Amino acid sequence: MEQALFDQKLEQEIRIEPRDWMPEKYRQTLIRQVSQHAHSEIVGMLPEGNWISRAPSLKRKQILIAKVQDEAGHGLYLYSAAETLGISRDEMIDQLHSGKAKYSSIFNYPATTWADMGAIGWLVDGAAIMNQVPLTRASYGPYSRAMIRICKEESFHQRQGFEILLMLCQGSPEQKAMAQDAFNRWWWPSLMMFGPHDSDSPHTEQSMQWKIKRFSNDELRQRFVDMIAEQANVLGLTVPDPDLKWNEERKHYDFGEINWDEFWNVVKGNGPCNKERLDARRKAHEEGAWVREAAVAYANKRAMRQKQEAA
Ligand code: FAQ
Repeated sequence: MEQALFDQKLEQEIRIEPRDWMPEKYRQTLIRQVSQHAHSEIVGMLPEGNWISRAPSLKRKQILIAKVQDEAGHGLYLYSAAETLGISRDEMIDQLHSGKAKYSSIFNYPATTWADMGAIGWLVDGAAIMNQVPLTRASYGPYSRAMIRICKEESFHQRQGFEILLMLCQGSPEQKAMAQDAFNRWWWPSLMMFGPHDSDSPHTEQSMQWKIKRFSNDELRQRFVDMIAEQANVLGLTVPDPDLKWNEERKHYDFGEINWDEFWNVVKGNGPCNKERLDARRKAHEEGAWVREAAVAYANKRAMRQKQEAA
């Protein structure tokens, strides 16, 4: 009976809400995906946060600070959405800090030059939008609604990244070379953000049946390649893939094989910055303990005062 109602809602595109009955595996899948997504936003603040003090002008600094703050906000909406599924914020944070929960592989690469701020906005936010716009139609209400606002902000992020690269590409030969170098380093890891091939993705089929995912990993990756190949022409940059070629029959770009050993190695914790990223998060959490304690003390004091006033 309950299952039939759930199936009917999916069929009719009616969102599933926190108090509705849902299969336990659906709940667990969403907790996994939404919390990992939240962790990605929070860990994702680190590569760009590293450049705030070194941005080349006051204007660039303001824009970058605003972007990194947006990412913090995205993390918070997503943690709240995950909490509606019956997991606490503390449990999620513990899972991140103990290495049990994943976060996107992309944030385990270093951001070594200013052009990386452009490449992250253009490619990483570009991949994020490609993957997240369909999630605004995910079957779970709180997740889909969080994604609407997040996607609006991500599209500003992508444009600011593209604009950084456009300025560099119109600048000196050294600046253009710096933009190409950043593109070379971020291209393949960006393609990995979409996850393993559909044939190697254990969750896709079920998640698509549940209408959490609307497109498969390979479908979204292909759309991303098609978009970036055209935008790279506008910038005058070369996609670092000798196999990239327009396929007239498929009406898509063909592209080379991803290094899946590298992908799984990074996912398993052995990427260039995994340890540094987790250490930074744990340290921030420990150093923020007094803020959490003060907030709890204040909430208790207020509750006590309200009780006294009511008596
Ligand atoms: N990195 O069966 P599938 C952002 C794991 S936000 C690490 O295909 P699924 C904003 C996967 O979890 C970026 N692990 O899994 C920003 C699973 O492991 P598990 C994050 C990965 O869930 C921009 C296993 O492999 N976006 O960038 C990755 O159906 C700039 C098998 O994979 C989201 O989280 C990976 N790349 O599909 C912030 C979007 N790929 O959990 C700052 C929401 C796969 O069984 C600066 N998430 N794995 O242990 C999704 O759409 C999906 O979860 C996928 C993976 C597509 C990521």
